[in-house]
Amino acid sequence: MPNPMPVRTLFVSDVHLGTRDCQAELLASLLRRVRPERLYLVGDIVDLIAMRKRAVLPQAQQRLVARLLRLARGGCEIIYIPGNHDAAFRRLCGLKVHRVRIEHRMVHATADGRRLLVSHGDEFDTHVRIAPWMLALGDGMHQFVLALNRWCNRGRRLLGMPYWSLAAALKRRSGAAQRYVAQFEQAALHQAAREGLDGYVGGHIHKAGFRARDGVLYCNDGDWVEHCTALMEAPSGRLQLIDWRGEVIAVEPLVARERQAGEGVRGTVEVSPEPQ
Ligand SMILES: [Mn+2]
Repeated sequence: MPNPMPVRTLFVSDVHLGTRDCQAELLASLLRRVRPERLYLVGDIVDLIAMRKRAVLPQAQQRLVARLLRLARGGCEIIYIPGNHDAAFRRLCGLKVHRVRIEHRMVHATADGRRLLVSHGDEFDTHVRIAPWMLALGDGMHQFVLALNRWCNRGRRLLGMPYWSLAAALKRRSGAAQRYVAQFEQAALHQAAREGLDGYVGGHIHKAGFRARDGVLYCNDGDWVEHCTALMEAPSGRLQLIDWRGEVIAVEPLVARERQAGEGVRGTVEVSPEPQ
């Protein structure tokens, strides 16, 4: 394998460790391909809620945890921002555990001087009038789709085919899911603007993508259950979405920078990763 790619910052969320749907091997393979100076774990990393009913921690997940702790020992600054599925860890905010800093939220400064609010995103659930599609369809339905996803990919692996997200493909076809995503994006953009920041980075909705509105940038790093994507900041400060192979699937829209030049961009620009 070639040398790991130097990355200034890596944002990863919604890993859901402790469940069978966690794609630990794919995240481990990304961590072999990139070398981040700083890693934000942006919530729902451990699924404490699911673990109450049934907990699994197969070897691949144990190896992933060991790899993360090794990264921290090796000098990578790791910041863990608990989400709603690991909300119990919010009691630890302000502490350092195994060199991992735990915080409610952060303001990240990019190499090119932009300030981005980083949070999991469940705080926007109250602003979202439509229930998340998984709530609308019932948790049972979501579990069923994820189980189908698992079987589908077991078959593909046997045939030597790469990972493909069935769950993501189903969601792309759902109008209610799209409206939910749009409302979440609005709430996050509004919050960043209200705090006078240049943008927002979060997870929670399992939908990676960029959006820019009125000069404020929205980034969602995706998840490691369905899409298997992360957000990376290159040494230049440029933000990109990458998949588990480290391949760039979307690049941030440039409008946010134009605002800094005083041009005041109006309107909305959306960048979504190509369907996989
Ligand atoms: Mn969440």
